[in-house]
Amino acid sequence: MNTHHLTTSRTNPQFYIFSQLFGNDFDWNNCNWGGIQNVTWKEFWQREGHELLEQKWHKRFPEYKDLIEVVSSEEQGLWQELWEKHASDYSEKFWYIFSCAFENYQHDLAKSFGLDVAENSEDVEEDLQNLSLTNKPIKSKQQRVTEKEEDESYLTANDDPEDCDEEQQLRLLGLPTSFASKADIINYRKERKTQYELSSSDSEDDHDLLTMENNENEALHGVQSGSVKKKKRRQRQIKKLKARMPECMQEDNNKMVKYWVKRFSLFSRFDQGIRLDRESWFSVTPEKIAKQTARRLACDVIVDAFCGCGGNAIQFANTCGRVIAVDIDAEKLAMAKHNAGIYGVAHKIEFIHADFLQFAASTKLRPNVVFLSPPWGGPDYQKQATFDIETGLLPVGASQLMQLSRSLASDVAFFLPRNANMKQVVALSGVGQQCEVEHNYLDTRMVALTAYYGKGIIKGSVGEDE
Ligand code: MGP
Ligand code: SAH
Repeated sequence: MNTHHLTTSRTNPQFYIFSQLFGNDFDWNNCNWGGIQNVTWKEFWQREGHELLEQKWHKRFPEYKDLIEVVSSEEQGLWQELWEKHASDYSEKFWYIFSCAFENYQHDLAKSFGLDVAENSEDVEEDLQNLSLTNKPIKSKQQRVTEKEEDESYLTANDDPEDCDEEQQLRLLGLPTSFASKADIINYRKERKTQYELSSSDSEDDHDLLTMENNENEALHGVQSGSVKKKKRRQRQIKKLKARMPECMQEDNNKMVKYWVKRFSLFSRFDQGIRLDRESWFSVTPEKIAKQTARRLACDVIVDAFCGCGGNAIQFANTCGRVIAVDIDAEKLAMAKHNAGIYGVAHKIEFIHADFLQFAASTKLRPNVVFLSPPWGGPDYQKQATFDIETGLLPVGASQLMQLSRSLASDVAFFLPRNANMKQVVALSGVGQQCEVEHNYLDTRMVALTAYYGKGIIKGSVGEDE
C-alpha cells in the first residue's frame, strides 16, 4: 500500500470503457461478451483500482496515516492483514458495481442497434431486489420512474463532495439503471449474494455501496412526509448551488445545475479559473474521457475540428506533437486558450478560428488524425430514442463530416451521443471495413461513445490479440 498516492481528488467517478470492433456483419449472439467484460474490468482496475482502495481505506481508518509512523513491526503486520482484507472486500464490491455498468452496456448497445430489448425488466429488477444487498421494498415502475427523474435531474453528477453527499453518490453507483436480463449475469449475482453475506460483516460502509437505509426510514415514517422533506432538502440544496453558479448558467430554471455539480469531472482544475460559456457547459468532454481519447489518438499532428472550450484539445496536447484546434466561435477559442494555460499546454495548441467545412476544403495540412466532436443540437438530443447522426449533427451529417475529414487523414475519430444509431455509426466505416467503438461509462451511466475509423487507430478486437 502506498500512502503517498492518497488523493483527495474531486474527480472520482469510476470510468469504464467497453470497447469492441464492429463491421456490417456484427452478430450480437457471437459477441465475445465474457472477453469484453474481463478486459474492461482488468483495464479499469489497473487504472483506478489502487486509488479507489486507498480512498476507502483512509476514510475507514483516518488515524492510519499518523499511527503507521509509530507502530511496532508486529502492529504493522496487523495493519497489512487488515489492508489485504480491505482490498479483497472492496475489489468485490467494485466488481459488483462494474457488473451493473456492464449490464447497462449490453442493454444500451442492443437498443442502439434497434434490437429487441423489451425483456421483462420488472422481473429482472425484482430478482435483483432479492439478490442485492438492499432490502428496499419493491416499488412500482411509475414510482421508480418519477424518483429517477427527480434524482437524476440534479444528482447524476457525481464528484463534488460539497454538494453531493455520499448517499447520493452511492445511489448513483449502486443502482443499475437498466437491466440486460442475461441469465448468466443473474446467476452470477445469485452466486455473489452468498459471498457478500459471508464477507460483509466488518465494514462501516458495507451498506454504503448498495443500501439506502435513509430511504427505508423515510418509508417507515410515511411516504408523504418523507417525500416532502426530500423535496425541501433538494430545493435548499439547489438554492445553495445556484448562488455559486456563473451568470450564463442562471437561466432555464434549474436545467444547468447538474452541469455545475459535475464541474470537477469536466475539468479537475476547475477551481483554478476554468472558463466555459453556456453551450460548452453541456458540450465539453469530461476529463477522464478526453484523457482516454488522447491516449488512443497519440500522434504527431492532430486536428480537433470542433475545439469548443478545449476539453479535448488540452488532453491531446499531452499526447500529440502538435494540436490544431479549430472552432467557428472566437469566444470559445479564447476560453480554450485560457483553459489550456491552466493545464500548462497552451503553447502546444494552434487555435484556428474557422468553419471546419471551409478549413478542411482549403487546408494543405495533412494531419495524422482528425477528431470530430460536433454539436448535437443541445441537450435535447436525449429526447430521441435513437439519434440519427445523418440528420441530427451540425453543421452537416456524419457521412459528410467523415468524407471531409478523410480527405485530410485516413484515421478519424468521432465523439457521438450515447443514443446514436449504431447501424449508422458502423456504416461510416465504409463497405467491408470495421470501426472500433468505445462506450464510455462514468459510474453506471453511459456518457457518450467514441468511434474510431482507420487502421492506424483501431485496436485489435477484445479477446483476440490483446
Ligand atoms: P448530457 O446528456 O447533456 O449530460 O451530455 P448527462 O449528464 O449525461 O445528462 P443526463 O440528462 O442524462 O443526466 C453527456 C455528455 O455528452 C456531455 O458531458 C458532453 O461531453 C457530451 N455532449 C453533450 N452535448 C449536448 C454535446 C454536443 O452537442 N456536442 C458534443 N461534442 N458533445 C456533447
Ligand atoms: N470537444 C469540445 C466541445 C465541442 S462542442 C470540448 O471538449 O470542449 C462543439 C463545438 O463545435 C462548439 O464549440 C461550436 O462552436 C463548434 N462548431 C459548430 N459549428 C462549427 C463549424 N462549422 N466549424 C467549427 N466549429 C464549429
